[in-house]
Amino acid sequence: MKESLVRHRRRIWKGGGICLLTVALLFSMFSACAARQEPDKIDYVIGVSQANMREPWRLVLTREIQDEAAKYPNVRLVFTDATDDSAKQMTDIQRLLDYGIDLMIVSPCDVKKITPVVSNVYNQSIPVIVLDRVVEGFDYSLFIGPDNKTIGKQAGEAALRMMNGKSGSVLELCGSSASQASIDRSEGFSSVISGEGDIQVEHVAVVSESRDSAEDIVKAFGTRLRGIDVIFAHNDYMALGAYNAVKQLGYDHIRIVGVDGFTGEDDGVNLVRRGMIDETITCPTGGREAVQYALEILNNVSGVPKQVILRSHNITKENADDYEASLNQVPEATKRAITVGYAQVGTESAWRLANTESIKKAARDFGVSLLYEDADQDQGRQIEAIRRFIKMDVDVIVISPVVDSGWDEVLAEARDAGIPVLLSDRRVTTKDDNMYMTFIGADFIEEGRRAMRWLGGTLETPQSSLRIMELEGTLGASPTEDRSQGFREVLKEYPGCNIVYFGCGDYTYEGGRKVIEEYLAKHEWDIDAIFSHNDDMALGAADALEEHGIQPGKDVKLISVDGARTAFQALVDGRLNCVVECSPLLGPQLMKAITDLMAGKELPLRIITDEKVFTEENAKDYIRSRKY
Ligand code: GYE
Repeated sequence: MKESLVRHRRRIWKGGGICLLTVALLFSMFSACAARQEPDKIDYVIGVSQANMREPWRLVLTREIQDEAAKYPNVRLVFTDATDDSAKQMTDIQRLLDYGIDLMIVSPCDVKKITPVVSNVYNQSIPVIVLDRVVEGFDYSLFIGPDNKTIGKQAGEAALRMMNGKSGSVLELCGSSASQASIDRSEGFSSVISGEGDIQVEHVAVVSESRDSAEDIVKAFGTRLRGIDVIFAHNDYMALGAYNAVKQLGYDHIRIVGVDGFTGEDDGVNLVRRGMIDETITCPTGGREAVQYALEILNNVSGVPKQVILRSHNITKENADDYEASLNQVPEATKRAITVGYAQVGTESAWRLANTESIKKAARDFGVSLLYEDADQDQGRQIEAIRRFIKMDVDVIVISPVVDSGWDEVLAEARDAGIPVLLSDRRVTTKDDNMYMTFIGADFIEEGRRAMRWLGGTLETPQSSLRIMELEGTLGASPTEDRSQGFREVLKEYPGCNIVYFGCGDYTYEGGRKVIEEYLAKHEWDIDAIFSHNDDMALGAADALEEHGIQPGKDVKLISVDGARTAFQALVDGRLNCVVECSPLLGPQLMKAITDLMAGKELPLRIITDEKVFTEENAKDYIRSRKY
């Protein structure tokens, strides 16, 4: 890719008169920015296709991209404004391509409509970073965006605090009903509110999402506002409109929560500081991160994730100053060696061995001193290891949790000791996402979906019938739960397909064998497809089937997750039909996150790795380049 980028660059900047003319034209047609440069010093041209340059959130996004890019004199930005019109955005993107951009950042107006255009750019080997709303499929380099459900939950927690967790009434000022962000915020909000006390929520959609409409709507409530305790507005501008209305009508008892948390004069953080609203939940734009990752992609840095989900904060009067100061803090690399305590799951699979190796190697490469403990798939042992790390006062603790629940106590102990915790590979379920700094790993739900999508694609018709066996990993582990969930989600689209049997193989080769043996002890073989949550269980199942004269890959379709070299060999040999990749090579991203954290940088909420799907047909092309 590097070569093609270099070619692009030459074409634009070193290509003589016509190209320079084009460039001049380009900059007069688009609003361009970046530090003033001699043209021949420009290495990269980044095209930014904005959905609109009208909404305040998008203006902040644009400014962040400009400010960050200005730090890199060799980068030139070219902006286009789609004015919320997908047809215009498609032409904008084509024009950016015609001008030979090296990378595109796109914030789509309408994800469905923009998906094919983004695919087209990506398939021309031009990296694409998608912001804010993710396009469908996987034809993009990186997605960066907020988690709107979490934002809704954080607002719900704020509202509960304001009502002391008891009964009360909330007026929710939502955005347009077509906005996915607003739907997600509402869902997150109700998931928190509905579980507690007796709280009534009235939803109103403010189609324009503007301050003035919100003010009019709230005013129209008139005396009904007397019974309202909290207003949750899906952005700070509507929150300000609500404040204006409430103030005019004299209902000072009403507490207000907004979303966005920008720091301009009339933005959320200042509204909180001035006491006009009570709390705002920050919704980061990802502009700064987009430019940072763009440079990593352009410089061929390895380990760039597929998705970066940004963290949101609850801002109150108490923490507003600290929050603003943290935004301006310049990260400084620590000079002393960092000590990390790593609590690994065990040695159950090829995936795990590769994962451990990747982490140990990356620690050496980054000069991090690593204390490594393996819990042999036992949560109790893992908790003991974490307690030892706390006693040793390590700088950072990393956990790859065996199961996802039961961590609150030990996470609180780490927090009280002032030791940050990162989650690697597997998730935990906690009430409070602030108990850990980030999660680095795969999207297991998507892996499950991919497995069933592949299987669905092999059917003659979507109505065809199929008896499926599921080989489950460790019960209660996040990959097990999520892979099952994703698989079942897509399974619903195929009424003739049913999971008729499932058994737990604990992610081991023996476990996979055991499930097959147990089934065959009681049944004649009557299964059409097996979905195995990992390669080791699939290979164990394949051997057991062969011993009973059943040919895996032929008599029964076999799909697994991970993509270890042994599984690739099985694909090539036709004993396995499909492998959904789950990369264990998390070491470099993890060590980068740790060094960033120690330098004072905020980490995203989630960092999701890039993965593919492999089949019998394409396995041969990849087997040599597999790294695990
Ligand atoms: O798929 C399996 C391993 O947590 C993603 O654990 C990991 C899973 C992986 O043992 O092979």
